Amino acid sequence: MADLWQEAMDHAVALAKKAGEIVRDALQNEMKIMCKSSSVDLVTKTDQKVEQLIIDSVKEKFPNHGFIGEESVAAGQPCLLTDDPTWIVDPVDGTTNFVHGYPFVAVCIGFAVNKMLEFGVVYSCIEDKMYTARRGKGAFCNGDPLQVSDQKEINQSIIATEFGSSRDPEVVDKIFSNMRKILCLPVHGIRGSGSAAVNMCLVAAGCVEAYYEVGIHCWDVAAAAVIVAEAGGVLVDLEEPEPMMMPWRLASASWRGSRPQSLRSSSSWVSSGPPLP
Ligand code: LIP
Repeated sequence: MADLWQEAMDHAVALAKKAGEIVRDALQNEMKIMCKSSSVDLVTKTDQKVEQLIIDSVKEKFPNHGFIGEESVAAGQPCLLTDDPTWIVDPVDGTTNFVHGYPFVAVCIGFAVNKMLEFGVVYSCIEDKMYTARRGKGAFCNGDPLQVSDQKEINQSIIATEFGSSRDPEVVDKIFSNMRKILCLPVHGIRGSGSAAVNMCLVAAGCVEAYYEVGIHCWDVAAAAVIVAEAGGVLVDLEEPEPMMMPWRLASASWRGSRPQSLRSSSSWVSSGPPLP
C-alpha cells in the first residue's frame, strides 16, 4: 500500500531543521521576550517566527491540512482536532531554556489523521538531535533506533518532571509534595530538561525511566508521544477523555509492555500500563 504520509514526514523533518537554524541564529542576537499567562510563561519573537514559517510552508504544500500551534492558539485560533490531517506544532518547546541559552530547546511537529497520530518529529536543535518516529515503524535519533529502558524497579530509576509555570504557592506545594513522595520511594534521581518533548525523548532513548507532568498541552507532547510509543514506551493520560486537546495531565512512562495498537482515543491512544506511584 502506498505510504501516504511519508512525504509529509519528510517535509516535517526539513522544516524542523530549518526552524532549528532560526533558533540557533536567534541565540546569537538580542531577544524580544514577552509574557503570556504569567511573568514566568514566556514567548519570544522566535517562537512566533518559527510557527509562521511552519504554517506558511504547510499551507503551501498541503493546502487541505489543518494546523494547531501553540502560538496560534495563544493568539486566539481554535485548538480543534478534526479528522482532517492536522499538524500539531510547538515551534520552540523549552522557551525559558531558549531565553537563557540553556541547551534543551526543541522544535516539535506531530501529525494526526482521523485523530490518530501518524508521525512525530522532535528536533533538539542546540544538541542537534533529530528524533523521529512513524506509527508502526520505530523511533530514531539521528537515524539510530531508540528503545526505552528495561529497568523494572522504580527504586533503580530516574524520573523526569517539570515545575510548570504557575508560582501559586498551593500549586508549588503540590509539585514538591509529589516530588518528595517519588524521591523517597526512593528513586535514583529526579531530572528535568526544561522541555517536555526532550524529557519524553529521553524516555524513548532509555536514559530516564519515566516522565510525568500535570497541566501540559497537546503541542508539548503530540510529536514526542509517537516517539515514546514507537520506542516501546507507554503513555498514560491521568484524566479522560479527549486527551489530545486538553491541557494534559500526562505521564509518559517506559515500562515495557505491548506496543500501543493505536494512538486514537483516550482508551486506545494511550496503552495501558502500571500506574505511576
Ligand atoms: C513548556 C515545556 C516545559 C513544561 C511546560 C511547557 P513551552 O513548553 O517545555 O517543560 O514544563 O509545561 O509546556 O512553553 O516552552 O513551549
